[in-house]
Amino acid sequence: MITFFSPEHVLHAPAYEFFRGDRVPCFESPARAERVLRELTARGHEVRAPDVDSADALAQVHTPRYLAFLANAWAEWLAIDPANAERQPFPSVWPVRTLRSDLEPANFTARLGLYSMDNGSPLVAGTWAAAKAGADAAASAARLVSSSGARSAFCATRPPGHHAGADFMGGYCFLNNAAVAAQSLLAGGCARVAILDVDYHHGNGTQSIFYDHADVLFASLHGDPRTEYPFYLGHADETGSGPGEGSNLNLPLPAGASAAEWFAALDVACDRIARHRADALVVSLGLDTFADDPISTFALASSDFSRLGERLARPGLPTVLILEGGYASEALGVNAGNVLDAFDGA
Ligand code: OKP
Ligand code: ZN
Repeated sequence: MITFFSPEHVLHAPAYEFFRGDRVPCFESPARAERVLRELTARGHEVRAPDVDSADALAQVHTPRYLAFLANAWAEWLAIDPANAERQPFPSVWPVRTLRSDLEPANFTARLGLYSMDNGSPLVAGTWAAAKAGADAAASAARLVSSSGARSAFCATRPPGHHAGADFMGGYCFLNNAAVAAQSLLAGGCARVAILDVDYHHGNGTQSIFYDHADVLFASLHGDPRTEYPFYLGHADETGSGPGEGSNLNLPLPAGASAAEWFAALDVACDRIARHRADALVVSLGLDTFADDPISTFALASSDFSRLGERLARPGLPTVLILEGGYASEALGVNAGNVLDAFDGA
């Protein structure tokens, strides 16, 4: 299948994030996408630059004030002090319960908190350009499968997107690429879309964006939020709201779950997707379910990613696969390649 890859991803290369109060190198690094690109190229996959502007889809997925903040954030950060060019901004205050989030404070750090769910999403000069290029890749893949008759397309995107909500960043994510793909598929004539999120972490952003939509099913298997990030969403009793009631399926698994447990949950998710009668499938393809992932606890082997690819092809739907997490950089290319080659071969 064709892979969309934007070289601009390297513009998002933060120096550090926080871990237990210390600054540590970012797990979410440019090397991730480069490994995937190198392996897919070696396996003979065609790689294309994004050729669709995601602006229209982004305006459906995110709020105007959040998009404006993200696009201008670095310029505002520099305007405070030119020496900020060498510093990463982090939020330090958030509008939690009882505080107002309807008003935008003038203060930059206060707005950064307003538009963040955590302090784990370092923002740098090229973050907007990299994230926008990733969203363009998602829109490009959606157009390819909805209008050219292609069976599938992959986006080797970073930063990832599934924690980003309508008006917030979080968990290394800024723009919700999977939501952009789903929205683009709807705009391209699909009446019903299913999103399957197989990242280790629950895709809280994607769930929240489509929570009251009947036409978009969100199904996710992930580490139980009682112990795993993002902690505050992803429980089994979250089934959708209003017209979307019944169109959200969470399958939390205990930390340390085996590959057998994981594939049993995948079957449940796939059964639900079949009942949704979707016209297209979007897969939030996190590869941090790999046994050697440094921040996750599931146990998939590289060969299990072939099994995943074969399983994802079974619904027979036009499919957009989008890279989310996966931090064991050395194996990332092989694991991504195994999913795509098994999908193609099924
Ligand atoms: C993003 B994605 C580890 C910090 C972990 C949150 C994890 C974000 C995962 N020191 N920060 O879903 O792979
Ligand atoms: Zn993840």
